[in-house]
Amino acid sequence: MIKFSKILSVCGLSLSVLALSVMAAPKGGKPIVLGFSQVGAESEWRTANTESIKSAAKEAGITLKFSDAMNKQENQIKAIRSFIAQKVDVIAFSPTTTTGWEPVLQEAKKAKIPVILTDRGVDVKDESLYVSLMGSDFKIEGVRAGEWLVDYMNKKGITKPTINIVELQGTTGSDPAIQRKAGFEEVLAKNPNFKIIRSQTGDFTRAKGKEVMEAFLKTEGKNIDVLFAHNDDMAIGAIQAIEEAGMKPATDIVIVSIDAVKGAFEAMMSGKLNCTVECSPLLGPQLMQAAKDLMAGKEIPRRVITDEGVFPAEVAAKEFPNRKY
Ligand code: GYE
Repeated sequence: MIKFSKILSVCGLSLSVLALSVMAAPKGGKPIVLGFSQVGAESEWRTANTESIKSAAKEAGITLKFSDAMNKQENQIKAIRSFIAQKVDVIAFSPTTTTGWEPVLQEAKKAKIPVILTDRGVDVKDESLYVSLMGSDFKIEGVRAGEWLVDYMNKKGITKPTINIVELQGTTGSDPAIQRKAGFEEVLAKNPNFKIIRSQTGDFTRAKGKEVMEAFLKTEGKNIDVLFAHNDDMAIGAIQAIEEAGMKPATDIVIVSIDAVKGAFEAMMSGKLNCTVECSPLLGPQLMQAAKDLMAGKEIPRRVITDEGVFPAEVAAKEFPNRKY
């Protein structure tokens, strides 16, 4: 796991930088070649992220070798190995899960190809295996979801002895699933009447979110007060399950999720979702800039944290026209 404690973060920008003297700029003014291994196409967030990376590469004049791992770590490892064999200038990837990356990252290091992590972090002992991580602070997102929830229930005057929460987790072992859960639970620890009664992965997809919510509803039914979904897609799938069970989403069950994609704003505007916590997928331009800086022999920040907000349903209609993903 990335040790946030080790990172000096000022205004969302880390000052801890790595010297990159080994990395040379491509010779003869040829375009920079960037190999990018994407997680898959599991969510609206991911689609926007892919689009951001592809369009930013075009704009920056960077040759992008894009590979979709279909949510499988083994495919990402294969893609990274193929980028190494092709001698790309820079490798970037959004890791499916946090563990299991040392061998392939060692190979990249040996080949003197710098690796940039976008979106998700990895759990490696040797931090020299990648030069930078750019993306959100997922733990803070979990905290924001929890704080919004506690505040909302208090304002509504809902003071049951126990508020029963069901949780739809993201992909098991992925950085956002681990951190969002931890952040959310940190808030619950200070508010012991809020209790997670069921928690299962919905793999960040609508279909799985719906399926798991159906199972929750079968066993817990009207006991469920709140749904916390690690992303909007799973919340949207769950909303369908709630409606099919004859209940009213956002009224009978309070729903908070993460990402703030357009689909979530539409759900809020039709009164079916209570709040979404922002997580920006628009990482393309900063990734291309980092690739250029590396090739120019410049130092790049070790950690760049995206600036993000919280959108409750009451601001959805006003904010919707400003949304870019
Ligand atoms: O929240 C989810 C996607 O890693 C931040 O992955 C990303 C997450 C995002 O599938 O929708």
